[in-house]
Amino acid sequence: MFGSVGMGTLATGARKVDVSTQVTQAPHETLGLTPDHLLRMHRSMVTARLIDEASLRQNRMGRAPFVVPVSGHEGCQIGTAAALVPGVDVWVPYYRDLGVVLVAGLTPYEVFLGVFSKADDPSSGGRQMPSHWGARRLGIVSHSSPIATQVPHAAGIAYAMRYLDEQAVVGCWFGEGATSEGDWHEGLNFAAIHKLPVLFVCENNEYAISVRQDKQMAVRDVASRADGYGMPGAIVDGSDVLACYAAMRTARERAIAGEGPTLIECKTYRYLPHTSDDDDKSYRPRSEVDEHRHSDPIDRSAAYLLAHGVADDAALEAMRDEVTAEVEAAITAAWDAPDPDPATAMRHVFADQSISPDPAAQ
Ligand SMILES: Cc1ncc(C[n+]2csc(CCOP(=O)(O)OP(=O)(O)O)c2C)c(N)n1
Ligand SMILES: [Mg+2]
Repeated sequence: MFGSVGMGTLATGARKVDVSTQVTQAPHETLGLTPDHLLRMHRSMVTARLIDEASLRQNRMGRAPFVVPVSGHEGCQIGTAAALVPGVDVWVPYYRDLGVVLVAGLTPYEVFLGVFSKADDPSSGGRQMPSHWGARRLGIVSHSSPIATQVPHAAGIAYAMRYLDEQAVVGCWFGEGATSEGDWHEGLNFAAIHKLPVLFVCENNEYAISVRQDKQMAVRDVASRADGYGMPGAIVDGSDVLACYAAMRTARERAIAGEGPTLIECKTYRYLPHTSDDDDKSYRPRSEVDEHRHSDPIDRSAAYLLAHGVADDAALEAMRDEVTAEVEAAITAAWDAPDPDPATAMRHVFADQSISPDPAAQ
């Protein structure tokens, strides 16, 4: 990871004997990332975290019917998503991917339109379950609730890209539980056979709702399955946003060069329940959750920014304040936005028709 420049060239003051003076580049420099890139990635992580916490409060206030937490996953979501090209690549996320869709271009206001099931919710105008992301203008493809069904979709979209000779890739995200599904197998197998430009990202948080990974599969690493399909598999620390970026960037370069798909497994953890509807205290000890919080992706990113002089404490605090204000404004505006017209309830759900709010008129 660390490049070295000028091996053997002595810097002023260096001892002459047994010294190779290295100018060591910081990891982000070797990846071609500027301080501005780093700050944008950090801001996206903070935004995801604050939206998450605020959404759960809205749920407890009785305003949001169903919320899917992201806290803990921000490093792997923002790191992998940041290696895609908005407006060019296609995004096939799953329900936990708030961080991915923020990088793709969804705004906090649009996220809350979905949380409150409002008429202008870009995902579905309030028809889908919340967190079932979709945005035509951004190339975010809507998915269904049955897990892993988006994986063959991703392979199919990549097949079309190859057919149309597009210089683009598909990013496809899922949890480790999804990798036990038949759809997952079919999607990876097809993508590998045809060397399709699709990047498979597994956010392995050790649980599929209450089911621990060891009750779900007999292998330790999902990435080890890549070999069985004939594609490279990579294991990355999901709390290290730059490591996730690096793995995804390499995978994108391979895909664009026609070398086919990659499976990236990000080892991560979710701090909160699976959704607002379950109680995670019934299946995992608090000590386990607390232990994982020591490796928080946002704290680690902040430490990196401070260590490399990209930001100081005051700048990070100001960023957090700005994002807090942005999220609060988004909540207010989205809550005040119009609800869907009941007369349109069937639209995009069944064959095109409208119902009248007056049952007698039917
Ligand atoms: C085919 C199918 N089976 C079961 C479910 C119920 N279900 C919803 S989410 C989920 C857990 C998925 O776990 P994982 O893929 O690890 O993702 P995570 O939620 O941990 O991010 C399950 C079993 C479903 N939606 N679809
Ligand atoms: Mg999981």
